[in-house]
Amino acid sequence: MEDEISSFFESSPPQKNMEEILENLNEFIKLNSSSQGGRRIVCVTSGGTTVPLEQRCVRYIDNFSSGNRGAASTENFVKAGYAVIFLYRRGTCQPYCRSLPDDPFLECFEFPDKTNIQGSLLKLPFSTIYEYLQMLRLIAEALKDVGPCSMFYLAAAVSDFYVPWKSMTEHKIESGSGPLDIRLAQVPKMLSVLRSNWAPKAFCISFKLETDSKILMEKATKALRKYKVHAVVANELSTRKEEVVVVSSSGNVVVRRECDKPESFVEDNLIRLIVDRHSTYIKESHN
Ligand code: 9Z3
Repeated sequence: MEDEISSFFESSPPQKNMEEILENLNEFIKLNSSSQGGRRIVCVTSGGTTVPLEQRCVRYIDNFSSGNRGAASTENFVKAGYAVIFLYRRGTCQPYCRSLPDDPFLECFEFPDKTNIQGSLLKLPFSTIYEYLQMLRLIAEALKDVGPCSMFYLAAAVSDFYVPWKSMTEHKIESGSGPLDIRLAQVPKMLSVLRSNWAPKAFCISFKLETDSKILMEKATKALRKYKVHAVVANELSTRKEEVVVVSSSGNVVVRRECDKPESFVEDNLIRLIVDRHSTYIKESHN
């Protein structure tokens, strides 16, 4: 497993603007972990990763996610006093403007540089599975010293399969010669290394998405055991905005949107519960 993971990173195309990202990240963490006696910091991942089929990419495979869950959760974490590192897929929903269309014109109202520090919110974009995993590792390692006060809330829809960079054709795949066969390799499971090596003391929440409700709970329970995360949020695609189930060693809790309130979102109650659980975790870590 360790070998598979190191070879994934070694063969990944190098992350652009790495130094600038790292500088912003460290500055953000320093600022927030020293303010008000040490703020809690959460990394919220959001949106789907792409899998390029060509190095000079024209075609790619995508994982569905509008980014709404991540954006709404970010707003709630900020409200609860957290500093948020928002690792999001370019072009997906943004905190505080979830109902606005995805219009490049709106970008004019953001800082012109790629990263974006606004006190308690740092936005870092990704598109490919390569960018996502490199950024996640960078963030996890940067958060290591924040220990139990840090959290990973992994709502991004991450590809399970990919084309390894070295076996990927450089130029656009030619058409006109019949059907296309592609062999996809399995993306190594980074959740285990995140838990065991990258940020072992951080509170960690992962998500399980299924379209078949019959297998959802079983899969979520299996993921909880396998990756040793603190909770798995189980959701079904068609009902994900109405309810989720938080699966943890203390049992399963159904969290719903308050149907009688039109402005209510499932994330309001979900983040309340997660923040409570995180508080208990921090208290227990100090004992
Ligand atoms: C989720 O399950 C998210 O809740 C959604 C949110 C992507 C469904 P939207 O962005 O939807 O509001 O439109 N995220 C995790 C999906 C995922 O790929 N999970 C993997 C799995 O289920 C584990 S990392 O195996």
